[in-house]
Amino acid sequence: MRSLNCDGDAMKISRTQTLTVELPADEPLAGAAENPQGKRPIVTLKVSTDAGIEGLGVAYFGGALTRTLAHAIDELGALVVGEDPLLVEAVQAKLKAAAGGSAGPGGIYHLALSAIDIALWDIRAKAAGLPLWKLLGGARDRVPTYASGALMRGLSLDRVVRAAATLKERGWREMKTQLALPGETTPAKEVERMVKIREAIGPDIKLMCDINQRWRPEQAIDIGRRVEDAGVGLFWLEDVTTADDFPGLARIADALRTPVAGGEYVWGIVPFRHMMEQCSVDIPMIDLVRVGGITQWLKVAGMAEAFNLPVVSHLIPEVHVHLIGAVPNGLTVEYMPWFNVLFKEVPTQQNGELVMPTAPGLGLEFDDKTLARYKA
Ligand code: SMN
Ligand code: MG
Repeated sequence: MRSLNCDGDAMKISRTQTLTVELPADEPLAGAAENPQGKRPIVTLKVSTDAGIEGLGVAYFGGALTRTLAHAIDELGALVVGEDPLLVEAVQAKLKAAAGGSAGPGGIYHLALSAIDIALWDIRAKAAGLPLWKLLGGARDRVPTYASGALMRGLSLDRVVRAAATLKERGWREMKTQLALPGETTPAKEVERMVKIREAIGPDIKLMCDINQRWRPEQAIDIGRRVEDAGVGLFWLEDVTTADDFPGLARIADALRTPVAGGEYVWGIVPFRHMMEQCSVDIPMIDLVRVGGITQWLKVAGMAEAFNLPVVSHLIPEVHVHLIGAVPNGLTVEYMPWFNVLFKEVPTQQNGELVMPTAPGLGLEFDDKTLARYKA
């Protein structure tokens, strides 16, 4: 690794810089935006070093507290100036201690920490002259991916069915929709929607369905079984009930033939231990920013491997392509195109797969035109 600066000393972080943008809530995959007037706030981070290597990170889920999140990154950033960016665990330990020792996991502090951690891994892989997935030991040159965000529960039945057909025409081999429909709904309406989507895409496309914690366990078992009996053939059913109801999830997973996925809503690595010990999910889903960045994401993937489970990612495919592509149990990358306009170039779907990036680090560069246009 070229971990030395020009004086032959260990590399040092020299500066961190945040910029907050509000991106439009569009939906480019099938042109099926649910809320075209909506905005998606995101904090971008650049970490510079005295070796001239720069890393980038992102933070989101701040909602109305997005400016507070940016401020938290600036404050934690000031604490990492002078530190060696390759020592990711030392940096995490320093930030944890500085934030009160027992702060997190959970909330603004943890999201800010994750943004910094992502940037440090970008620097680490650039220092090694390798794309991150290669530094991590990955050996695939392509990874499966699925279309997400285009088949949301707020769309009419007609629109969701047309959007599913559009995704198939555009080459997607895997796609995710949602149930727990808004307003007056019945199990029969829920099942009808899944049957119509399946009819529109045929039997060979992998179809997933996200409940976003909106069902009680008995509802999940009832509707889940009805969807099975209707022959829909789901690849997975996601977040079927409250994310930390580990025994409830286990009951559902046991009652259904359909694999149950979950994990995007929990913070840090410890809840995954409870989830896996109690057989609550068949497919752990790891959210990069809630888990604590790349450093902690990799630990959960290893834990899942020991439990003979695959893992899937949540959001930000531009980073997750490296992680799912590197770990032996990485199943598929969620292609949620929320932030892709932020970057000059992003990995794109080809025949249902993402081609692994070849540039060093994350292989990403912020697009200054986008940053200027959507600056909050
Ligand atoms: C989801 C949850 C929260 C924000 C965006 C998307 C969704 C998913 O559950 O699985 O992508
Ligand atoms: Mg989800």
